[in-house]
Amino acid sequence: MTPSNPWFEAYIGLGSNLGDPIHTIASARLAIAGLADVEEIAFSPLYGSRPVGPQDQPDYVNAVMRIKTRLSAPNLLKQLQGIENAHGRVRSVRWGARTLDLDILLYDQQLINQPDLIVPHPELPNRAFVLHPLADVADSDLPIPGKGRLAELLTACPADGLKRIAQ
Ligand code: A4P
Ligand code: MG
Repeated sequence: MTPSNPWFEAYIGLGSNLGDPIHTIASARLAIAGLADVEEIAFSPLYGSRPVGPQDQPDYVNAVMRIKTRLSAPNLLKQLQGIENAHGRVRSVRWGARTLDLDILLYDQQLINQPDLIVPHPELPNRAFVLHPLADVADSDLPIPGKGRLAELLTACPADGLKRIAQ
């Protein structure tokens, strides 16, 4: 019998601004929670946000999901990309409109710097649409490896243009 991998906590950022974003985010949440070796711990409220990057695209719906997983970070990324593709994701313009974007924001307390996977997500400290939903599902003193504590990052990043979507 091979020993199973340990469970790690991870945080996933969800974003959508094409099609029916609220429905897409709900469907992605179910797909992530349904992955083998993944369990949902918490899911943030949904937020409406102004696009960061090209402005000629619709507003986004964003959320953050807290999970525990026995998948390695690269395997988790592969599974998330499969879910993006199943939701009609087409990769074209960087930071351009998309039906579904799934980013690994944090994986345990690991610093990962590989060509196709950087954790913590490099833009995390600059993005209100990530930090605020993250604060809904994490402790405010959560360390963000290499970047400080969540509460400090939140103070430095005002919630401009971020609107909680009533559900
Ligand atoms: N990659 C590296 N690190 C990671 C990670 N931690 N999680 C690589 C996920 N992927 C990671 O991503 C390009 C490559 O990044 C992947 O192949 C993966 O190996 P992508 O999703 O194909 O392309 P992208 O999303 O256009 O690029 P990028 O740089 O990931 O963009 P972001 O940072 O995801 O930003 N405005 C609002 N309001 N809300 C949003 O959600 N999202 C974006 C996309 C821009 N503006 C936005 C929003
Ligand atoms: Mg992405």
